[in-house]
Amino acid sequence: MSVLRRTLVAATAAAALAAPFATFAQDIKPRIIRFGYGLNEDSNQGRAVKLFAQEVEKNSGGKMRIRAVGAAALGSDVQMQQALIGGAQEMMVGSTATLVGITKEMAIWDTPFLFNNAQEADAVLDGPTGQKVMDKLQEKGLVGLVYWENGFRNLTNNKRAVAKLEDFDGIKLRVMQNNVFIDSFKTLGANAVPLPFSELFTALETKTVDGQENPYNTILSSKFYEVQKFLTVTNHVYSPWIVTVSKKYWDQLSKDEQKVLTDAAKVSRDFERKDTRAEADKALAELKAKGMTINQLSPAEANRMREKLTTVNAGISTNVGEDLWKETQAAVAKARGGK
Ligand code: KDG
Repeated sequence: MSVLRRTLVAATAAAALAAPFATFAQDIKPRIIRFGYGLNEDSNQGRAVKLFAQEVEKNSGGKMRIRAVGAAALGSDVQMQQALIGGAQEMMVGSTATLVGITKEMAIWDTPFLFNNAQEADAVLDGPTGQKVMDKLQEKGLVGLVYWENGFRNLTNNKRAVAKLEDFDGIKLRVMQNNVFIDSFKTLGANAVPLPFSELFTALETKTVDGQENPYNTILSSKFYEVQKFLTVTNHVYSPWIVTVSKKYWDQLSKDEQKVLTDAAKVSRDFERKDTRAEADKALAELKAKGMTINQLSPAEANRMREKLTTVNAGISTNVGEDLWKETQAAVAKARGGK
C-alpha cells in the first residue's frame, strides 16, 4: 500500500474514532446562561425565573441551562443592564423604570394612572405599542423578550397614615432611579430619594428614608412590613418588569436557540402574571396580619392625588415623544373600550 494511501486510511480511522467524542463533547457542554434578578428567590419574580429555567432546559434537551441568581447578587438593575450590554452577563429581569437611562421611551410605562387594571396593561404591553418600545432596546445592546407584572404600586412609610395630599409633606420617600418617579413624588410634597432596590431594606431599617412605594407582593416578599408601619392603598402606577437578553449574546445564538428562549419567556410571562395576581389578592390581608396599619385614600383625596400627579404627564410626553404618547393613549382607550 502506497504511503499516500496509508496516510489517508489512518486519517479516516482517526476521524471516525474522534467523531463520537466530538458529538459527545458538544452534548455535555451546555450553554450556561446567567440570569440575574433583584427580588428574593421565594418572590413572584424568583418563582417565574425558576419556571423560565425549567422551560429552557426542557425545550433545549439540556443543551441550554439557566443559572438563576436572585437578591441582586449580580448587581442592581442598572448594573446588570450594563453587564448585559457589555456581554459580561446573558440575561436579567428588572424594572422598565430603571431602563429609562438607556431607552427613554421606557418612561411611558411610568405614567401615573396609565392603566386602570391589569387587563388593560396586558393588552397594551403585549400589543404593537409595547413591542415598539421593547424593540427600541436593540439599538442599545439589549433584546427584550416579554413583559412580566411587577404590579400596581402602593405607599408605605413610618411617619403617618397618608390620608390626604398634605400628609406627604416631609416624608423622605425612596423612589426608583427614574425622573418621572422623582418628579411625581416631589409634586406630591414628599422628599424623593432615588435608590437601587438592592439598598432599600437597609435604607428603611436605618431610617435613611421614611418610606417607599412598591406592589403588595414586593412589600411582603422583601419583608418591608418589618420596617414599615403604615401602608396606604394608592395604586398610583402599574409597574412592568421586562425580561432582557444581552444582544451580543443573542446574536451568537442559532434561530433554534433563540426560539427556546422566546418560547420559555412567553410561558413564564403567563405563569408570572397569574401567580402575581393570585398572591396580590392575599397579600393585603397578610400584611395586615403582620401588623401594618392599612388605609385607603378617600375618592376625593385619590382624585386630588391623581390631578396633582397628571402634571408630570407633559414632561413624559416631551421625553418619550408626542407620537408615542398619543399612540399609547389610543391603545389604552382601545383596551378600555374593548373590554
Ligand atoms: O430588581 C428589582 C427590580 O425589579 C425593581 O424594579 C423592583 O419595583 C422595584 C423597585 O422599587 O425598585
